[in-house]
Amino acid sequence: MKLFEINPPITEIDLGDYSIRSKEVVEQFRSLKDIHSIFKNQSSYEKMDPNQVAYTVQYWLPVKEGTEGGLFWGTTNLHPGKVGGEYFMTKGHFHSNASRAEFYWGVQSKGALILMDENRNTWVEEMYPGSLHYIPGSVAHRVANIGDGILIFGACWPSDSGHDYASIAENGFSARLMEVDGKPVLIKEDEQETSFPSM
Ligand code: M6P
Ligand code: ZN
Repeated sequence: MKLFEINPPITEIDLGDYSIRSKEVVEQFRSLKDIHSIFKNQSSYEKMDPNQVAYTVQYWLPVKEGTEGGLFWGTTNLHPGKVGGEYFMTKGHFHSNASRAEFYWGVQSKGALILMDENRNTWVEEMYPGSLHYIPGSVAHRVANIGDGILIFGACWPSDSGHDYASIAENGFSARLMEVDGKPVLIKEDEQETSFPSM
């Protein structure tokens, strides 16, 4: 007697590299030229290949963007590299719906999660395979690759969060993660130099 059917899941992730297999998956590709203005040292960028891959994101969007109560899932592959001593990093954003929180977790290689609250206090959490990070609402978040290989991290956030890139494009974070003597160091921006070229 057949009581119920067991259906296959509509989505799978590879537990090795967290790549997503789903009908609803969307891929985003960011080359250095797409994000160059987030880096301090533009003359170093000018000497680099603008088409070099900085990071790719796979988004699983099971509901429409903006849906209240839904969730999104993402896997980011952030390449290693530096622009004038500043580690390759994601653009970084606040959520447009400011109260919305997010989970990040480390999957592969070493990273740094750079967080900044609305008062521009900035702090960093170390990321590594298995690290888990709760990003509260109203806290901007960006990830830097401080390792030698491709940094992979997962993310899960509410489908009505939205991405507010504008305030980061305008004012940046209040501190930058730079390599100093072979180690990552968080360096505060000079208050006179907080203006960013717009993206
Ligand atoms: C994570 C999530 C996504 C985000 C991506 C890249 O996967 O937070 O929402 O888009 O990282 O970060 P960003 O959009 O700041 O470039
Ligand atoms: Zn987010």
